[in-house]
Amino acid sequence: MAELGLALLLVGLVPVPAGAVWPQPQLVRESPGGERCRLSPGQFRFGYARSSAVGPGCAVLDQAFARYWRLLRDAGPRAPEDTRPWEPLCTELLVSVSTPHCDGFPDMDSVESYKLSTSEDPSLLSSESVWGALRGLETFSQLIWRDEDRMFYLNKTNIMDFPRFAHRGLLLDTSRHYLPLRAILETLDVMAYNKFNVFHWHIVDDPSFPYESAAFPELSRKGAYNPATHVYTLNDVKLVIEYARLRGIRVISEFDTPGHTLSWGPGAPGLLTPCYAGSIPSGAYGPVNPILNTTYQFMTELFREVSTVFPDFYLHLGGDEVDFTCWRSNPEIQAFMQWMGFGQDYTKLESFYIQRLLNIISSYGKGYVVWQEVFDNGVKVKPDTIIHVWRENAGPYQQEVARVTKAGYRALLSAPWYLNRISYGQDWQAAYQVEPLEFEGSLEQKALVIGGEACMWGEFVDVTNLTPRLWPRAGAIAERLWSNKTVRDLQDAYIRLADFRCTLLRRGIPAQPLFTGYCDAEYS
Ligand code: CP6
Repeated sequence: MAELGLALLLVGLVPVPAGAVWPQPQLVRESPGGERCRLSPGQFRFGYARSSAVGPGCAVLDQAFARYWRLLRDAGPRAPEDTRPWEPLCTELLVSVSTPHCDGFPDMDSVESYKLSTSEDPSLLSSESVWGALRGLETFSQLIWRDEDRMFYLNKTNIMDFPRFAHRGLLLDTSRHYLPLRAILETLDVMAYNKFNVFHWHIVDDPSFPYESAAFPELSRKGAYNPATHVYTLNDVKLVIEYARLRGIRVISEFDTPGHTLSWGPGAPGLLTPCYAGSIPSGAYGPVNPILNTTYQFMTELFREVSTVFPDFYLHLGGDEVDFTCWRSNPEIQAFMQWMGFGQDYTKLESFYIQRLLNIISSYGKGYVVWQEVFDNGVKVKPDTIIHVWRENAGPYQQEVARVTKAGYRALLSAPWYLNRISYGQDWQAAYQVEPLEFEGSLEQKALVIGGEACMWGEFVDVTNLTPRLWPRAGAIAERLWSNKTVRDLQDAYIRLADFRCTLLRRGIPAQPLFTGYCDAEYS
């Protein structure tokens, strides 16, 4: 029987339960009688309940209503609408938010829980915050299904839902390849469909510096692939931040230092360490030069700007993969090492730099996320620092999460979630089967794992392949971070994820297939 089920599944012939939702909500109760109503976009509206503390004029919800209404309208060809007059119509979804906040930004403590009932018309969606209402609207949109005649239906259902982890991120790398604004905005759309809530913008790195800085315009003028076309202006960045806010997504920028900074060199003379070949400079440059006061003056100014442009409390400061060979070759750095009593331990020099950088960031009232090396190298960081665990082959990542949380720091998991890595087969399953809290540690330690991030590093990814490589594979990580720990059945996930992928196609997103099968609305 199980084999038959599997065989049917593999050829895509098993019907999907009506209103399957991705990621799976915490509690779904469908009316056992299978009662349903028919829904016609022309006769359906989203509105505010009288009890709601926010109402018309709340941009987050006004615009969400418009988006979800358009998704419904554009969901593909429909049968004539008056062919089944005997069926009850569902005409309205009323939203009730209990706290009167609309204009702020989502943050780590945002409450994203919601309750949704479609057992009577109007359907009711209630939440504490507008962010929870956004999650509920997405769920509502996925409850709507279509029969063979492409009529829309909504089954009587009650849902109670909340995220398992507060930080559910996706990293995009806009340095290895420039991503046009529309690709970033489209990604934010699909993130919201998956209930992701953090866009980690790895905006600059070795190959290019596309961020147009007001304080240091030379950085992109000399460091972008093309300073006219391949840059993010202040306006672009603000647009991304607002587009994300309207979808309940935080934007955390990463200006990675002291390594991964080659593209900064041309626009910031004196910032990078000159490497030596014997007793003369080789002409090559290494990481940021940590022994000059001018370096810290530069960082003070740059991060003053970054702190104001990006409203999130957290900045990602990088700190990964610092190559010591150039520092080692430089006689002035060698002399500084002697003077400081660092001996030959270059991690001490790295720590010296990072500690001064962290002090600068703290002075701006910001918190920070750093890659795991900063912790591994024993840098003294503030107790509220978030350590981003990414290394796959420095021993099992579970042990690193155990060490980080044992030291009392909060941890963010990415090591098992590199979407830029591809292979033949259903690699979403490995990402899906990760259990973030499966490591040796106390309950207090487990509570310090705030979530994780799917990473799409850009060495082999640009606008041509970004979207299909991301989706629906990142969805596996979205469900792991949102849904209950017990939701891990691969067969069930396959059915719902394949169906969700068809939803993405209907919404105009070229998401790649999981395996054989078809959707009734192929992408064209
Ligand atoms: N770029 C930066 C990268 C990576 C990191 N930092 C990276 C290295 C190895 C893998 C994936 C990503 N491309 N700046 C490490 C965080 Cl497998």
